[in-house]
Amino acid sequence: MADLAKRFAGNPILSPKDIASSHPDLEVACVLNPGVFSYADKIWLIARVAERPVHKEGLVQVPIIDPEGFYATINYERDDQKLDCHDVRYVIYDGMYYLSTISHFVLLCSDNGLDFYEPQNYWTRIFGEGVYESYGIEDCRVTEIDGMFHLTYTQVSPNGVTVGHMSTDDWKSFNKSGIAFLPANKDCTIFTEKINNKYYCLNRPSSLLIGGNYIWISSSPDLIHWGEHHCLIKSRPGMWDSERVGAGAAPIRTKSGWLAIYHGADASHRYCLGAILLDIDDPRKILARSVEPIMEPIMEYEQQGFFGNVVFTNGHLVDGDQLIMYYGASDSIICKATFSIREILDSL
Ligand code: MAN
Repeated sequence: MADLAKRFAGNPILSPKDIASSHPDLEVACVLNPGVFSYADKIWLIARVAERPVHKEGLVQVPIIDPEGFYATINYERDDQKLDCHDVRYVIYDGMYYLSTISHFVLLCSDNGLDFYEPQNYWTRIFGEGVYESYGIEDCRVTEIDGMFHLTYTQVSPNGVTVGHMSTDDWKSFNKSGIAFLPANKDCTIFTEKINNKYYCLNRPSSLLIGGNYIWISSSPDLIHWGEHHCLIKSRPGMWDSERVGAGAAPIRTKSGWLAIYHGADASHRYCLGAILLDIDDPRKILARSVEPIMEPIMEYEQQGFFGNVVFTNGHLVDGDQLIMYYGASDSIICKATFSIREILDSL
């Protein structure tokens, strides 16, 4: 078996019951897919909290943020023939897609990397704002460059799925620089340092009918304007990553090259993790790629939950040879696993 993850025996680290809901009419359905960073001698998560309207008899309610910034719902009769709820993640009405949950971020910190709490005196909850985040914000990646933390995350609205960028150096106030990538794009992660005087990021546009859900690499002089886009890796027919691929947290600098962890899903929406190795001086060059996944949803808590058969990561820390990964399991809970970087490299 190819699975190289050493899972924490006490998984999960966090579940919905550990997080207070943000509104009396909402309940926490999932806590998942955290960005991870170290700051002020602690380990921090910026976790996604997915909330859904508290059940009301006979109704299907779509949660949104209204133009004034308040929580609101779009309501449908449960027996309406135009309603389609076959995928738990969506509400489809008359062919229009909505999300069944609305996500925001909670900031949590920990002394030991296992017990997390909402700290005082920090901006602990971050909500979607404005017309491009009215269906919420998701799956934040955090990259620290010269003491500044750059957050790249998914923005969802009727306008499409876009990549938002904000930055902070104190986790008390944020500078929002707006949309970094046009729709449809998500899974954006910034490299930890400039390469030949340019910033780089991985991102995942979706191109339907012709093309697909592939990882692209882009560069920037200032972390605001992105260009020199290049298609880096594609999904592979017949394999575990046949339908979509998307980058995890910031690529890791190793002696062999940039090691990037990515997720891949097949037609049955089974999400596994794999790795690619990119040239250290030119990350547009691929040196190696996992044939088999390095992690698969094999535990019961990875197979059953809000949306089962999912291991998904957008947050890790590196300590010598150890990759300390926090990941979303079955889109429901946050778990922890470690890997040997050497073992991942050897597997490529
Ligand atoms: C999406 C991602 C994640 C989620 C997976 C699995 O592609 O953006 O938010 O974990 O699907 O549902």
